[in-house]
Amino acid sequence: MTRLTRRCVVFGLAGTAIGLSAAKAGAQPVNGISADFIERFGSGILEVPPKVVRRVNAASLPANHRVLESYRAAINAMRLLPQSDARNWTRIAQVHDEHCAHRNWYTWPWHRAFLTSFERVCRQMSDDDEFRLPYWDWSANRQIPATFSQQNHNGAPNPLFHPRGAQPTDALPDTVVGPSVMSSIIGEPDFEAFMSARPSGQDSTDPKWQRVGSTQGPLESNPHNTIHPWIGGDMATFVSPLDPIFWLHHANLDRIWDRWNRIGNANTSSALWRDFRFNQFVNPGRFSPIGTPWQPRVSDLLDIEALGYFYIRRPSLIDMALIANARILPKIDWRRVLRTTSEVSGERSATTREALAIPLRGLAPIAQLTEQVLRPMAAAEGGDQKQPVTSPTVTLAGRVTAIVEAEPPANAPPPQVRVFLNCDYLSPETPAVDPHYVGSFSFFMAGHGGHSSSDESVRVALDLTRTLLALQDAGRLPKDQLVLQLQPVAIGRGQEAAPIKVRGVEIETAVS
Ligand SMILES: [Cu+2]
Repeated sequence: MTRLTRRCVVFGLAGTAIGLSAAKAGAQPVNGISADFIERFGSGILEVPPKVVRRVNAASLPANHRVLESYRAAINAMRLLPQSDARNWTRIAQVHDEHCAHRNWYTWPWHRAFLTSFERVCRQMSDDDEFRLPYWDWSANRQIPATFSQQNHNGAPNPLFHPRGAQPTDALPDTVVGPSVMSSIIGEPDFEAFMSARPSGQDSTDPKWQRVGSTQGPLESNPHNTIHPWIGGDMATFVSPLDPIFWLHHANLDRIWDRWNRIGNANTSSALWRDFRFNQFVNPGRFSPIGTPWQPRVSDLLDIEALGYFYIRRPSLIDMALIANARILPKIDWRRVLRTTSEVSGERSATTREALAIPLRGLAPIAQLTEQVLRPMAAAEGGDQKQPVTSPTVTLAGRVTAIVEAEPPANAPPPQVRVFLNCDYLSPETPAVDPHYVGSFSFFMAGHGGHSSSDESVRVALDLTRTLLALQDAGRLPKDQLVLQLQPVAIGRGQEAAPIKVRGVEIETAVS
C-alpha cells in the first residue's frame, strides 16, 4: 500500500507534496527535496509545531476506528524497519529497558517524553497527522480493551494482539484501581507524595540520577506497578513496550498527572526537577526518515498542548466532586516532620498464608495522634490559600505516612501487597472497603538486579491518616499499639504468592 502524504510543507515550499511513503522503511524523499535539505532541517528543531488533538478513551473506539487503524498501520510499519533504525519497534522497547526512569520523581515526565516521541513516530509511520495515542481508563473499564485481545482483525493478524497472562475477561480489582484508590491519588496535596520522591541526596541534574530509586507515591506503587505484572507477558518485564497495550496504560497514567495539575495542584519549582534533561528520545521530524535526537528538559514537558495533545481542557468537575470530601490531608511543612523507624528484626518475610505484622514503635501514643493529627481545621488555617481549588473547607491538622521498604521474590512473579492497620480478622480476602485497609502496592522494575544498590527493593509511601480516621469513625481505633500488617496476594490467577522480604518501616508524622 503506497500512500502519498497529505501534508503541506512550510518554509516556502507550501503546496509541494513530499513523497515520503511512511510505510516504506528508509524511503527516499522525492519531488525535488534534496538530501542536503533533509540533512540540514531534519534535526527536529524546525519541526512544525504539531496540531493539538485530543487523546481519546480507547473504550469509546469501535475496532475499525481511524485511531486504531492508524495505530495498527504504525505498529506494522515499525516492526518492518531494520534494527539500525531508531524507530524500529524493538529498538523503542530497548530504550525503556536501558533508560526508563522509575521509582523517583522523573517517572512521569520521562514517560511523557517517551510517549510523545513514540506518538510522533506513529504519526509519521501511519501517515496520519491526527493520530494521538488512545488511553485505557482502567478504573472505569477493568478489562483490557477488547480490540487488544482479538488475534485477527479484518482477516489479517491484529498487531494490537499480544500474548499476555491476563485473560480477556479478567477484571482489575478495587484494591488496584477502585474509587478509594483513585480518590486518594487525585486528592493527594503533596507533589512528591503524588509524583514519587526526589532521590535522597540528589544535588545536581547529572543524568545518573534518572534511575536512582526513591520513595514511590501511590500512583506509581499501586496502579502502575500492579497492572504491569497483572497483564503479564512482556508487560511484566523491562521490555514492556513490546506489548501495544503499554502505550495505553501509560497514556492513562499521564492523563491522571494532567488531571491532578488541572484541579489546581502545582508541580514543584525545584530546578533539580525542572532542568533535568532526558537524552534518549527520537524526533522523527518532517523531513528525516531516520529519526533525530530529541532531548527535552522536564520543563519542556509540562505544557502538553505544546507537545500536540490534550485530554481535557478545563479542571475536571468530576474530579473536583471526587476530592471535595476526600481532600482532607494538609500540605506538609517538611521542616516539621517527625520521623520514627520501626525496625523489622532482621529481614522478615510476608506470605499469603502468613501476613507480616509490624508494631509501629516510637510513634506518638494514639491519644496524642487523635489530638494533634486527626483534629479538623478550617482550610484557612491548614490549607493553602493559593490553590485555586479549595472546595473542602476542612482539613486535618496533620498526617501520618508509613514508608515500607520491601523486596520482591527473586525468581517468582511479584505479588500485590495489601496493607492494613490493626485488623484482627485479616485474610487475603479482606476487601479494600474495610476500615482497617490502608492501601496496596507491587514491585514493577524492582528485584531484577541491576542499576544501583537500591534496585532490589521498593520504598513505598502509604498514607495512614485516612485509615486512622476510618477506624475512629468505626469506633475501632486501638487504645495502645498501632500495628501495620502486610498481606501478600497473588496477582496472577490461581497462584500462591511467593514470599516478599520486608526490611523496615519508617513513620513520618507531620503536625501543623
Ligand atoms: Cu510502566
